[in-house]
Amino acid sequence: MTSIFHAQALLISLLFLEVALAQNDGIMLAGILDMDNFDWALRIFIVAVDLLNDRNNGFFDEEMKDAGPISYKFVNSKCDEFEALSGYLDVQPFDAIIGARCSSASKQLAWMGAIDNVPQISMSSTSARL
Ligand SMILES: [Ca+2]
Repeated sequence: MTSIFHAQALLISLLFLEVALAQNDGIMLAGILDMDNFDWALRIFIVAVDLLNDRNNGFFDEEMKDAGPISYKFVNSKCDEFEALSGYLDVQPFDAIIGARCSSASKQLAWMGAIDNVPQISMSSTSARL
């Protein structure tokens, strides 16, 4: 679990840094995740964001020194493309997407994110179509 945590924290960090380059007044992340079959996703997400928001813990402190705080909203995509799409619409507005876990849901988010020019990182989707 430690390596998964680090991977997700790194993904969130990289996404945040990409978005933070454009705006330093903070960002809103949409965590659109499968919380039915990945029930610890919320805890990992929150710990990763807390590590980034704390500017004195040695975790991306230098990179984040001029960045605004990260805030977030969650929605359960249930590994389902329709739930992911509905969740996307429910949690707007946001600056970036973390999710989904499953490729079918991630594809729907990718389509919507492309229309709205919102970056997306999925921690485990593997479809070549993404
Ligand atoms: Ca930190």
